[in-house]
Amino acid sequence: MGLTLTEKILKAHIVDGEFKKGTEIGIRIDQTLTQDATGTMAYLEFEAMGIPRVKTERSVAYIDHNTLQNGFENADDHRFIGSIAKKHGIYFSRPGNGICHQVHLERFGVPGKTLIGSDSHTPTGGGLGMIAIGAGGLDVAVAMGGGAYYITYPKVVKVELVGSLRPWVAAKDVILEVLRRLSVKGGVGKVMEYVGEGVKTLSVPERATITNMGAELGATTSIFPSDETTLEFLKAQGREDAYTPLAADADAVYDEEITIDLSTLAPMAACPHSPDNVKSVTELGQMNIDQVCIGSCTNSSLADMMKVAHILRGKTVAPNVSLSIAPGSKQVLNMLAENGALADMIAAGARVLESACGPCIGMGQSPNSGGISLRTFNRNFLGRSGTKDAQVYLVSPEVAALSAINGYLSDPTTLGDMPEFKMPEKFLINDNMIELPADENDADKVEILRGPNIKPFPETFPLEDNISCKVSLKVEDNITTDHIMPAGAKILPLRSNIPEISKHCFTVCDENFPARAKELGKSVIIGGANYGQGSSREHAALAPLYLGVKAVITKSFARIHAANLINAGIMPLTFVNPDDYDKVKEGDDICLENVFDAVEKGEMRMTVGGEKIALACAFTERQIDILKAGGLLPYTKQN
Ligand code: MIC
Ligand code: SF4
Repeated sequence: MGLTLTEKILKAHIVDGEFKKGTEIGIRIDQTLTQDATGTMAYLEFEAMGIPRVKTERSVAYIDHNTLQNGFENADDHRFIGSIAKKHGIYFSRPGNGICHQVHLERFGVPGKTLIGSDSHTPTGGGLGMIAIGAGGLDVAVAMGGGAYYITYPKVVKVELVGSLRPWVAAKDVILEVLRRLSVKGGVGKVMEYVGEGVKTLSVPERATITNMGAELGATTSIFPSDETTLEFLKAQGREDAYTPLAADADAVYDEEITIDLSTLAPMAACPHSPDNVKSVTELGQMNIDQVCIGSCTNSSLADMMKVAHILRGKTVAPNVSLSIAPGSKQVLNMLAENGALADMIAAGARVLESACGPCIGMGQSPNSGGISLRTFNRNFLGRSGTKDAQVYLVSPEVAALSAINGYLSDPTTLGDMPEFKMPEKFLINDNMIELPADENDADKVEILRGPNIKPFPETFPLEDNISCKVSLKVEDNITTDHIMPAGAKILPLRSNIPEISKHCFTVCDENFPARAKELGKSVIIGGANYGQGSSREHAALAPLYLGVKAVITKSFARIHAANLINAGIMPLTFVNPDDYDKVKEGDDICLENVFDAVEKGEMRMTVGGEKIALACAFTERQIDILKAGGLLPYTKQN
């Protein structure tokens, strides 16, 4: 029986567990990446493990998220990360060099390798044929130290692409179509593997747009084969040595299959406030807009920007619209400057931003009150833009650029013939903003530079056998990490300071939660389905840890967040009967007895108001040991 590409790469990297669907496996990690919003914590954790030098083939620390320096905090974090990277053998991509996923694709990604990153959009690397997975900072720290990374052996979904895209229909529309069909829960426990004739028609950056936003399906990751197109891209990046052809066997067996005829797709938009709330642009009609933002790790490649520049050339941004553009990397921005496309953008009235995440994570460019914002990004969760009542629609760069000119949502297929946007034979290669680590023998001489906002990892607590406490909060379905631990320009600078950032935990849902939880000392949270979807930020587990949360009890969890809770020593538990969710409310006294026994058996009972409710806790032995140790950090130190 043949193997899928996913299985081939996993098989070549498995170091623990059995090659059996649904069981936990440990894989060797070849590469890691971090960004600055999760990086400070990840490096503090790595430091606490006491390992002098990273054991991966390549580890890279990027500065791309916290780039508005509205005080000393972010700049201090950048300096800390730069110094710790230098000491421990990590490449350092300086602020200004670009968004981690875009730069990693350009300069470091290698087909067939494994990559984990402390950012949920790490699957961007799947566009190059990597198994690239988003993880919590602690998991990345462990992998940097040479430890295995644990995942549930995933199901593999065959996504067969047939035909080719019509002019002005984009890779973004492909992934929006997948999201429309499968929803934000549709990929949980699965790898989306793209195959078929249609694959050849997509460039590496287009493939990367699709694997990037596969994160919004909740998928473990997404992957494309490594083929002639991959070779062309790597050659143009001066990295043809990194090429290996890779594909699934012809007789590979998949767990599920879907087919997408590329030629039938039309420009689409994900409507507020979820990436799977997808409608076609024609269906939405000529809606007036206030803002357009182009960029992010989903859509800021050179080809994306060239299409935008083409549409803007000789035009002016509509008076009712503010257009901002953040090219994904220094390479892209520099090339746009050299070929004149940047001048077209500037002339049209675009507000050109530095190569960074920027508005995608609420680092500036928040829309006006009630504003309608079209963004080429991957997430439109409530409040993420920084304006709580804004309406954010996720679209392709083509839709975004044309709409910015017209002042209303517009369908670019009306533009008629599309010029060919060919990938250059050679990209502009200048790695002068990537600092190499110090030589191993000189590592001692490197001083680690810490600012006053950088506080140590919070105190951890080993699992208790009996937990009696109150429910401090009850929330509904599809709670995102942006609800649990909001980001944005005001809160992100606190990422290195858990006591301070905890004051913002869940404030999107309930302003009084942090104070209430702190006062209770010990509590549990009740949630609905797909709890913790979105970002990989472990702060969404570390803040609850700091506030005394012992367990989160839900209908179901998103993958990375469930792992982050265990890593923080907090039990993720699920209702055996989802209707029992209705039997618990905020303020209730609950009791979890004989927890040690229960975790071994995989079933627990929760007593609420005299009634016993069955909870599932299908933890592996490794996870039980982590919980008993009080989290992954003390567990790793012990082992
Ligand atoms: C995001 O897109 O939500 C982020 C900001 O990149 C996060 C990481 C973070 O919260 O620091 C992610 O996707 O993991
Ligand atoms: Fe940055 Fe946005 Fe990509 Fe997250 S999704 S890495 S914030 S550009």
